[in-house]
Amino acid sequence: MQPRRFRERIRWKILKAAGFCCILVVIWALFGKWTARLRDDYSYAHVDIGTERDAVFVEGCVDPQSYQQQAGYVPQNATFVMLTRNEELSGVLSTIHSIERHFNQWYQYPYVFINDESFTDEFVRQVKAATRAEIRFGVLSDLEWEFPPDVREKLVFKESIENQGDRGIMYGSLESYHKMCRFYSGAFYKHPLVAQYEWYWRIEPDVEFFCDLTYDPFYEMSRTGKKYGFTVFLEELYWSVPNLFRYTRSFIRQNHIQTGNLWHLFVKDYNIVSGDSVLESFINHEAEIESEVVTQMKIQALMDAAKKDGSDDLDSEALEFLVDRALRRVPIIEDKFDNEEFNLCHFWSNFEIARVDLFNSGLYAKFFEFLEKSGGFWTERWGDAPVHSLGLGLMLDVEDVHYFRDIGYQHSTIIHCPMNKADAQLPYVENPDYSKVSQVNNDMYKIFSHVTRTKGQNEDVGVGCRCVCPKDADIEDSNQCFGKWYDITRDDYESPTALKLNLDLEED
Ligand SMILES: Nc1nc2c(ncn2[C@@H]2O[C@H](COP(=O)(O)OP(=O)(O)OP(=O)(O)O)[C@@H](O)[C@H]2O)c(=O)[nH]1
Ligand SMILES: *[C@@H]1O[C@H](CO)[C@@H](O)[C@H](O)[C@H]1NC(C)=O
Ligand SMILES: [Mg+2]
Repeated sequence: MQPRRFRERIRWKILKAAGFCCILVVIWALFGKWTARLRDDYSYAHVDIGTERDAVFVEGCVDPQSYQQQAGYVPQNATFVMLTRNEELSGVLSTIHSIERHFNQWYQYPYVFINDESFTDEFVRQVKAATRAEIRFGVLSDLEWEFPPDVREKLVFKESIENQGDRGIMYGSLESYHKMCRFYSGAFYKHPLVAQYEWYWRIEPDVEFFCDLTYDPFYEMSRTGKKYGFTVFLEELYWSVPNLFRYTRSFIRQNHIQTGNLWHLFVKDYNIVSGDSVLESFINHEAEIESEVVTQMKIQALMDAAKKDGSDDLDSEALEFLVDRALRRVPIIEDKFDNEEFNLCHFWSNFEIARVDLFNSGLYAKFFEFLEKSGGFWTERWGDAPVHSLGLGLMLDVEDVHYFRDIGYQHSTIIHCPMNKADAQLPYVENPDYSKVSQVNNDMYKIFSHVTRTKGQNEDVGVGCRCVCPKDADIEDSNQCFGKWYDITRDDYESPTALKLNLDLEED
């Protein structure tokens, strides 16, 4: 072999490889064009995010009376639903006051309250005094609330729940919390008081609404064919759901489920490249394509060159590459199943506006039964939020889901509060019948240090009606999940497909 010629040819091959990589770089730069813009700071609150796939139903305010008189408007077969305890009465009242003041004084949707014990007379009396809307109270039987007897009898049941406390898993040591999550995951939609409705709006004690909702969200969902609506989308704590995704993937495989495109919202996809089995196993992230492809091409080029020169021995550089590759292990990603991992993003289910039959039918119910058999509702602390989200991911397309960006909302320390639509505000006009109860309500109404967020110079990306927002940061601005929602609802979004690699160097 003539060493000079060999080296020259190698240089040329490597140059070609580098050129090929440049093309790759361009391809995924284009892929990522939109996302890159925002990926660094996850700051969306000042960005117009509405698209054909999903946008706020009504930006700014409407007059509720004329809205209800529009042709085609029909009140929907819908209810609020809250599972709660007698001790939480003051938080319950505060939620009712907020929702009555900001929405239900104009629409009069009924409430369903559910408890695992009887509601006290005091609870019933005070709740009834807080609204003119119809209220129903339901008490759960042991069958509806408790874990099945054969589970409860197991020694490992109590042990497992206590152990979660020892390991510091949030709420992990509270048996009641596990029951609550299980109830919302697999039972609330079967409860007769809920099943008699087509739509529900889930609420909780101590939530706060910041904007007026002057249109009917149930009607708009129905009119546009939406099935599930949310206000907060964020990451779950890993240690509360370590095996949830493993079971979900098994369920998909066993039942040959073709997921909708919403599925991509909840997974990290490791199907990055195809066409080369070695590279498929080494590349798990887009950022790894370049260096892996270059290495692969160098090795290939050296092998080819050595072969062409009719020599059996490779030069030392070639050997180095090969030895390096041979010594490396395929990277292990512990939670990768079928090339996917749960990205922990989920709709925060303490607020949901959705169709009851989404859960109360076929696939989701089967999914819940499967999860129930796995024991994860007590061996781990699976929340109803990630369970709902993955279940929805099995069934729905992105277009079926609605982000109620215009609903300002707070639960615990997490806040979403939109800017007001500048040129679509109307004065607040109280429903005269509501004024009778509102006096009581206003007395108890929590006073915040209210600040209205101002919009930028030339933009009106506001969507809210009479929002009065607290100072704290918006959840839209501080989590990666929201970026995924932003991506997936873009009109030009396409489901991810692996980049087809063609590493054939023989054509010269
Ligand atoms: N009847 C009844 N209701 C419960 C029980 N545990 C929770 N709930 C209700 O279920 C809902 C969710 O429970 P929370 O304790 O607020 O759970 P969370 O929202 O994840 O936790 P926080 O951030 O502390 O509010 C609330 O409406 C509670 O009132 C229970 O043991 N019995
Ligand atoms: C409301 O929806 C439920 C569930 O689909 C149905 O059984 C019930 O008949 C409906 N009620 C009305 C008044 O339409
Ligand atoms: Mg709560």
